[in-house]
Amino acid sequence: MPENKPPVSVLGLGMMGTALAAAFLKAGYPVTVWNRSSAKTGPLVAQGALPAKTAAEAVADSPLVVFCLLTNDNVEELFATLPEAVAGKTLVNLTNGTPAQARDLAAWAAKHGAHYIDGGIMAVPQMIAGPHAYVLYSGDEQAYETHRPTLAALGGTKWTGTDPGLAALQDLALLTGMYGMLMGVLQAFALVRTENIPATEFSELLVPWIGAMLAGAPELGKAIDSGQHLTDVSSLAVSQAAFPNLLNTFRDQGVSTEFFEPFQAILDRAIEQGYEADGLSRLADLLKK
Ligand code: FVH
Repeated sequence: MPENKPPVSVLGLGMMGTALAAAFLKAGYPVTVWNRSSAKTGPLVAQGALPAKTAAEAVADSPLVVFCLLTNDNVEELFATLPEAVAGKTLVNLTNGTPAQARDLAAWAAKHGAHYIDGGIMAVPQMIAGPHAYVLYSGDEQAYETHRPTLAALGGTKWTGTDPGLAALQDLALLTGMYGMLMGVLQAFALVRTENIPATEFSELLVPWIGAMLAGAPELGKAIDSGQHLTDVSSLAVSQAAFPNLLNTFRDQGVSTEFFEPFQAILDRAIEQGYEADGLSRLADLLKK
C-alpha cells in the first residue's frame, strides 16, 4: 500500500520554486502549483503536479503552502489578494528577505488566521533535495513540527527560533560571509591578472590559504563572544601598518580599491580608539552602531 502523504502547494515557479515543487513530487507528495505566468507550470504538470488557475485555488488545495517569489514585496502583494483563502493554512515563505519583512508577513498571517513560517534556503536550485542543501526556519514552531517531515523533502531542516525574523537574519549573515569571501577572491584574481597570472593557476595558492584562514573563525568567534580581544597572534597595529601595502599595490597595478578602502578605514578607527594590541575580532564590536 502506498503511504498517504499530505498535499503541498507551491506558489512561484522560478528556478528555485520549480526545484522545490519537483523535490516534493519526487518524494511522493501530491503537489499543486501556481505561477504568475502560467507557462512555467508545464514541466511540473508533466511530472504529476496539479496546476491551479489562481493563487487562491492553490492555497485552498493544501494545508501546507510554500511561497518562493523574487522578493518579499511580491509576497506581500500576493498575500493581499488571499485574505480569506489562508485561514487555517501554514504558509512557508522561502523568498529571500529581511527580518523586518518576515515579522510583518507573520503579523499579517496571524491577523488572517494562518500559521507563518519564514525560511532561508541555503542552496542553489540544483542542490535541492541533495545532501548539502538545508533550509533555515523560524516562526510558528507547532506548525513547523507538524510539517517538518514534508519540508525535509527539500533538504536538511534547521530551526532557528519563534521570532519569525531569525531565519532571514541568519540567512543574510551566511550570505554576508559568502559575499565577503568573494570580495577577497575577486580582488585577488584582479590583482594577479595584472601580471598575466591566470586566475585558475592562482586558485591553487588561494584556495588552501583561505581554507586555513577560515579554520580560525571559531577562535575569532570565541574572542567576540567573550569580549577578550587581546591577541598574541596578529595585532590590529600590525594589520593597520601592512594594509596600505595592499591599497598602494592595487593603485600601482591599476586595480580598483573600492572593495578594500572601507577595511582600511575601520582599521584606522580601531587604532585611533586605542585598540592596537587587540586582534581582528575587535572590529566586529566596532561595526555595531
Ligand atoms: N536561485 C538561487 O540560486 C537562489 C538560492 C537561494 C534562495 N534564492 C531566493 O529564492 C527566491 C526565488 O528565486 P528564483 O531563483 O526562483 O528566482 P526567479 O527564477 O527569478 O523566479 C522568480 C519568481 O517570482 C515570481 N514573481 C516575481 N514577481 C512576482 C509578483 N509580483 N507576483 C507574483 N510572482 C512574482 C516569478 O513569476 P514569473 O515572472 O515567472 O511570472 C517567478 O516565479 C528569491 O527570493 C531568491 O533570492 C534563490
